[in-house]
Amino acid sequence: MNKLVEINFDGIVGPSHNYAGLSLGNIASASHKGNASYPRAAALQGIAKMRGNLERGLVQGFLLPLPRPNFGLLRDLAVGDETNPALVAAAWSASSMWTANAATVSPAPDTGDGRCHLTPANLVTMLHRGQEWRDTQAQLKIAFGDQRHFAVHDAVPSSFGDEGAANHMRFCNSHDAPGVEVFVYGRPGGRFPARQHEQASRAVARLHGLEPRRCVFIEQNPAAIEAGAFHNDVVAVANEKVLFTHDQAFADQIDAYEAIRAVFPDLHVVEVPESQVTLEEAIRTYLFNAQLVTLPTGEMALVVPSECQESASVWSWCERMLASNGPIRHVIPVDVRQSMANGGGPACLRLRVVADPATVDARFMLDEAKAERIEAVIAQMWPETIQPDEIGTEALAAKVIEAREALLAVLSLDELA
Ligand code: SUG
Repeated sequence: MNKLVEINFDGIVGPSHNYAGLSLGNIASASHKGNASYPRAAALQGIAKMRGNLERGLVQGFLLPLPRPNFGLLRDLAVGDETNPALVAAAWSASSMWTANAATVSPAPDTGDGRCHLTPANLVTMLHRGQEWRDTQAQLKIAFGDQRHFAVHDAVPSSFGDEGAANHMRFCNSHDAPGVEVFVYGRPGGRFPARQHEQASRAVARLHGLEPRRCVFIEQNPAAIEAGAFHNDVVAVANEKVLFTHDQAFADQIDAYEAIRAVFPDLHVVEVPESQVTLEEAIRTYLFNAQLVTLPTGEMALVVPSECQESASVWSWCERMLASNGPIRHVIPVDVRQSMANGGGPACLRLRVVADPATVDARFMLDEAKAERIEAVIAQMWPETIQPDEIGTEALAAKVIEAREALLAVLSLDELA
């Protein structure tokens, strides 16, 4: 029997995690440029987050770090000793940890052929991210290799930037029921790049065989992009009937709600007004880059970065929200500071897939025993710290390659080497 549930696939933070300031328009990435990084702590923070969700009774999977340094990219760019360090750093980036950008996922109840469709995001706007999709696709094809249940596409053509699930929301009465899929795109021309192109979103909807009348396309607020919301999931998140959003997230907020409500009348909007939490503070604390999840009890919980608890305006808003009789009943802070310093909160670190866990390659599914095995490899093999001048060195390359291979061996995933 098919039992469709939401599975969160978190990206394990790779051993080359570093702060190179590569993402224009991502304020955290720019402001931590050149800092020392702590890959071991970063990866352990990620595992602790997954463990917390397992303990809450949620179903958890993971995706593996991609091979770094990417010697193919260094070759293609003819990188030499005198080359701009940003190009070198791109080939070393651990950015695939943010699996919300790995793909867009349309669960089986939404698609024409009744399979779950996944399209890897081309991520073309940023060099360091544009190198990800073929390797990501290779993993998706293993994890979701059962073609009776899954279809894994190629990325959409690179003329149209696609950032995957970070700019996609799904509304439904329960995860296993047919949903309405909402695609949020940016209009180019502002100070910062609009990474999600409308035509990429439309292509993904067609590739997945979604019913056009159950798709909604919404423009991001250019002012939100300008303020640092380089992905829509920095200012809004959805789960089942609930849209949790800042009131400045969309180009026309009222139109956006009406467009969703026209196809999904049960929509429940939990809106945070600028007067209570400014866009700037929302982006600084990543209040909306939260995992909005349905617990086994049926109650919803919001898993937020611990930065939210330290912000007077954000935390008092959360407390008021909990005291009211809204649909979100719990707010759970988690420490993902190493990822946050590059602009990635709890929601960036996970890709949601609605599927029967029994149809997924079990090597990508997490349980407590496996979490312990992964932690042991990280504790032993991941560099404790990386100084900016180590990026590009042979000594660090050897260490990073060896660490990833040790993880693949423990998970019996050597075919990804
Ligand atoms: O693409 N940061 C990532 C953060 C992605 C967050 N994802 C979501 N919002 N879903 C990015 O900008 C920084 C890398 C550096 O600067 O070294 C980086 O790639």
